[in-house]
Amino acid sequence: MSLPHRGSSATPQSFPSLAALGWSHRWQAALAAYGAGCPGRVVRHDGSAVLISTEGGTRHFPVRSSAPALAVGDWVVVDDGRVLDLLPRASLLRRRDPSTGGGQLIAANVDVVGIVCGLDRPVVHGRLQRFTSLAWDAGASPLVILSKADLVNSTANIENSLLQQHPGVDIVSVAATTATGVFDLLGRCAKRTLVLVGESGAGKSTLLNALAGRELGATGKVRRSDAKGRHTTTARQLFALEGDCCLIDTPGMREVGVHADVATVDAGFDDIAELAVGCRFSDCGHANEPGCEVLAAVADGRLSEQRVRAWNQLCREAAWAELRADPAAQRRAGRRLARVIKDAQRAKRR
Ligand SMILES: Nc1nc2c(ncn2[C@@H]2O[C@H](COP(=O)(O)OP(=O)(O)O)[C@@H](O)[C@H]2O)c(=O)[nH]1
Ligand SMILES: [Mg+2]
Ligand SMILES: [Zn+2]
Repeated sequence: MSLPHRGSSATPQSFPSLAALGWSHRWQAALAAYGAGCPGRVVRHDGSAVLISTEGGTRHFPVRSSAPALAVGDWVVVDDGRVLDLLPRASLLRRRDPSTGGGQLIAANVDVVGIVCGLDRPVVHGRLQRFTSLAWDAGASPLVILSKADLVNSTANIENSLLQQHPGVDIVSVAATTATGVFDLLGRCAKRTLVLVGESGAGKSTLLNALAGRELGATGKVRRSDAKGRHTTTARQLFALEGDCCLIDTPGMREVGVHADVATVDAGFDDIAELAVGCRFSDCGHANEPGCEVLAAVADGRLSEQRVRAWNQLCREAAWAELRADPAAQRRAGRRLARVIKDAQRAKRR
């Protein structure tokens, strides 16, 4: 059954199959707990209505304040034009709403959070760190995407400089205009859901179009004077790309509040604290120190590597909080990176 949807600026795609939407055994197993209805994925959310794709087609459902809040990427059970149930989420990306201070849902069931930074402007460390924390907190992996790489002569220095500030973070450089890095990125996203975040004008929708090989998302010109983008993407929307990759485009986000409370998260790592008592060094960083009990626990399967990564992230977040408390140090780091990017842009123009 496919009902006509209400007028909307973006034409929803017709989806060939549930697999193309990210359906897997995991969701099939979750669905078994529900009797009636068929599965669907929320592919668009514009505040007042959600668009849900099922095997039968794509249609609008009103947002009811009484029902649980839905996010793009959610798997739901629908029947007779009603959302009956929400399948338990594998991950949930949210931010602190700058206007209300409450939590705002950005996307659900995402594997990777692509943090898009345009190389036509300085990379803001604080924002990058907050997005990275949000990604880990969501239960997803952050991936820094340096876009507009065609505007600089080489991205190696910029990547190195970023790695010093954000050790261990995954970085890819792409240029949508020349398709550089686009296939590499597409390969990383096969059978996964990737949400693109970052400020307006960073190049998210252009990248979506490059990955899709056609115009799916509306893009906007950046004002030359201040490299500020206009908000051309107005809703969060999921697109099914080749290789069963689902990509969620979002409107620009300048302010990102970390939703998690560091102390609360910290309290959730008592298993690591307990193991750390057995480490040879009292200040062990559980990275590559000899006699590390935490690493031993990972090696023999008592502890998941992902947990250590999350813990590690928390420590970095604390370090970042210290950096934030020291505005001079932050300005120095920002100026260093800005200089590296400027040099690369200048070298390109020569
Ligand atoms: N030179 C260059 N410009 C780009 C690239 N990607 C995006 N842009 C430009 O950046 C501007 C903003 O892009 P858009 O995709 O709308 O940004 P969004 O707000 O993050 O979705 C547009 O003028 C694009 O043409 C790129 O790879 N190279
Ligand atoms: Mg956009
Ligand atoms: Zn250790």
